Amino acid sequence: MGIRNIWLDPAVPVILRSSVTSPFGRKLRMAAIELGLADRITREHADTLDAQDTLRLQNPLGKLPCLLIGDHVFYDSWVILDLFDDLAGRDRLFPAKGMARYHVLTRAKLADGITDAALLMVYEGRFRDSLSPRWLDHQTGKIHRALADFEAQPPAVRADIVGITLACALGYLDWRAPVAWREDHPTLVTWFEHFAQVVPSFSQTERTNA
Ligand SMILES: N[C@@H](CCC(=O)N[C@@H](CS)C(=O)NCC(=O)O)C(=O)O
Repeated sequence: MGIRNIWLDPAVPVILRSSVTSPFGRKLRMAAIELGLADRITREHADTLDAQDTLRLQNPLGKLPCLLIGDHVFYDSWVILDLFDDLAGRDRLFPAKGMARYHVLTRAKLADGITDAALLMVYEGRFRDSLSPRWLDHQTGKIHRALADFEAQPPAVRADIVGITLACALGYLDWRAPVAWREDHPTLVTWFEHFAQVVPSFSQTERTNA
């Protein structure tokens, strides 16, 4: 049976394993709302540090988000975003084909790289007894260069893959504060505020609202 038929079968549970705080999980929660898929999905908390959590059986990497559609297991967030776009009929989150698809995906990956680097900085504090300033500088450089790029070329204010990914990255920077970003990026601050106004799924997936 094709994935669309399975999705449409109400007897098949669809479960998103994610915390409410995960910026990668938030991308999926936002995308699901924007694409009209959210009612079909039940979020089930997962704890990446809990060795007994079934997450490690579902995804041997022990990472979230992870999507369960009946017996089918999908990770990581990029695979699931592609699946969502397919279920929504394509061309919703990103162009289905052509050069535009790869340009859009590259911008979105740049935004996601901010979150990747920020998360590594947070993990450095969480998992190591003594922090490596060199490693933290290395990650900070990635974040600053990516922010400078978006400051010079902000994306359209819309809930496509670039907007969603960038908003989740900036939201994560605001929350965890691995770097101070607002003062030096006024265009991005304006972009972020505008995005939050016109894309309600952003505030709907705020960890305090979820
Ligand atoms: N590239 C992955 C990254 C997922 C990721 O790193 N998730 C974090 C939570 S926000 C995680 O599971 N960390 C636990 C670990 O790395 O063991 C994706 O986009 O899904």
